Amino acid sequence: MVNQPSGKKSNQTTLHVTATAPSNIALVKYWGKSDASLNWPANDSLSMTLSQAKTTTSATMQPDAATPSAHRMAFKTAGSATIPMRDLGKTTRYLEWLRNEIRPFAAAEGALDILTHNSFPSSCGIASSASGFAALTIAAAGAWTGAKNMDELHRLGITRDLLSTWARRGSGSACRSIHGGYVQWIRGEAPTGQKVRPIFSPEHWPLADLIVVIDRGAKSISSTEGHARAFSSPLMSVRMSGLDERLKNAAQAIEGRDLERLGTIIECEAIEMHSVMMTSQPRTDYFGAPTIAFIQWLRESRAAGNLAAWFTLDAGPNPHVICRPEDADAIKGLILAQFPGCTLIHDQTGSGATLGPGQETHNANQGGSDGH
Ligand code: 2P0
Repeated sequence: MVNQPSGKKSNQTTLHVTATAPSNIALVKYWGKSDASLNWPANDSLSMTLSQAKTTTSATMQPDAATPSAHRMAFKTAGSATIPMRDLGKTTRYLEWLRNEIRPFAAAEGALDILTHNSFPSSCGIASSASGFAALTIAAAGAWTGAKNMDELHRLGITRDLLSTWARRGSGSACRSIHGGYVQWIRGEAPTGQKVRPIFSPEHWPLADLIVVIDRGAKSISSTEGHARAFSSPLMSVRMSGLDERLKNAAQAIEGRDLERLGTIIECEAIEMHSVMMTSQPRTDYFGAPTIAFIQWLRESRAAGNLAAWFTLDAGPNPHVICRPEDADAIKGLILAQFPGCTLIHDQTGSGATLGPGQETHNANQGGSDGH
């Protein structure tokens, strides 16, 4: 339940805040929407929140902005340079929608300076829209209400649940990144009946996720377009009929810390989602021969008893290899010996999004193009 203090205004003395939000890897996937404008999913999904792959976003109120929607947004690159955010229109529309949601809690007047940075390269198989919209939501809520941390947001009535509901409107998978550990997004019987629940903490079962960057090319079909095509696949109805059972089994495997059971489920799930993608109209291929070669090698190595690791895939060609943390270094060595051209990102189960005082210097008006 959301606590809604009526007409509460913050004093907005602290106007510079920094939010961090991790990415998440879906173990049971969100693919296909019942309502695209609301990001209401066709099915429940279950993800593991990561910790290393994250977005850091700082937000500052512009003291003298005449136009409320004149937000300045920039993307911080690996060096110190900043470049304007791509797809400013979508982000600006989201911020104006978010401002209206925040108004019951604070005045939320004026435009924001937003500076955002990903700890991981873009287009590498990590969901940057999940971490990006989660961090943007929290940073904007902090700047517009004057809240300096999550506790202060909570005292205003802006709970993690509410932040998750807001972030979902920016990008569906972002709602799971607000929370830590293993997170279930429940679709409910109506868009207003959706819930996002952390069902197991990161401490319950820390797992490693080795993200194998086989291909750095940007995907040609956006996830939003891919979702729209899902129901044109003849496999979608079969998929829908089995997903509740699969999610229940995955949750039981996590509860029992049964990696072989979970691994078998997530591989089937990833291949099934990509089968839907490949049989949609128009068809959507997110991976090719190098990914297939990797999957074959992983399965053969596992069958030979050389490693205890299972893969899943996002909407892209780069496998996520899930294994026990104590096995991760050895498995990394095996992967790099077999696929020396790959880059590996070593991640693990993480604890969700944060808000704190500002850390970054804002400089939102320089040239270039990149973004979420
Ligand atoms: C997931 N994916 O559950 C699935 C698995 C990709 C494959 O959620 O249109 O970027 O912004 O709601 O969240 C990617 O879709 O799509 C996604 P929008 P989103 O993680």
